[in-house]
Amino acid sequence: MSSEDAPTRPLDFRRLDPAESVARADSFFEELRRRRSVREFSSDPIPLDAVRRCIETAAQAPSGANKQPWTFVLVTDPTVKSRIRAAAEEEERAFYSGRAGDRWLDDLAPLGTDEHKPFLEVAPALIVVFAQQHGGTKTARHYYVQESVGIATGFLLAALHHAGFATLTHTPSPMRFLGEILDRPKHERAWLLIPVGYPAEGCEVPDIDRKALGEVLVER
Ligand code: IYR
Repeated sequence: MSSEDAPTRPLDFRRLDPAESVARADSFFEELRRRRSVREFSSDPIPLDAVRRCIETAAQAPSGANKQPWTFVLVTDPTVKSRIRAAAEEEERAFYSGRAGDRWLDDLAPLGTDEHKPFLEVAPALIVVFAQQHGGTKTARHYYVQESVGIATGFLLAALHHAGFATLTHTPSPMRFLGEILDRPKHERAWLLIPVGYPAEGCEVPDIDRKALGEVLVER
């Protein structure tokens, strides 16, 4: 099919006054700069309809050839959360007791992380993001899977923060156990595990900062 044959529809776009763009960019920055990875969660329940809406927001992301190569598994069953915690801690024990290597462990020291992952049981919800390597058959190809899933996950983290939830981007490694516990097909690879909830009372986070604009922006 040539591009002339591809169906189109009118773009839904509202052009803003420049001053309004500046104000909106500022307020979004102020909101997102307060997002932090949280490792101490409250077990208080969260409105799951809001979480489902955030997942729907993530699924609005652009993707290679619009293949939308992602699956989000929302886990709230305490038994499943316990199985995930047990399997993750087994991997993490191996990681922290040698597999990581000294340099990686030195880099993690400011975060204060270790092999204990109570948040996997305490947080009221876990979202496991899966990346679909193909469409389920050998002929159904997916493109730019890493990039696509990364963009969708960025949307998801921003949406969850905006909706008032704390999140953690957790990467037990390797993550194969998630596909097994959650009964996902072979072509779906576990990509990220995101505990979602409210922070515990008195929650503290690492005393670390983001780079200043001048360190990350180059203009020509
Ligand atoms: N997956 C481990 C280790 C870890 C690795 C990185 I890179 C981090 O930014 C944080 C932790 C864990 O979750 O503890």
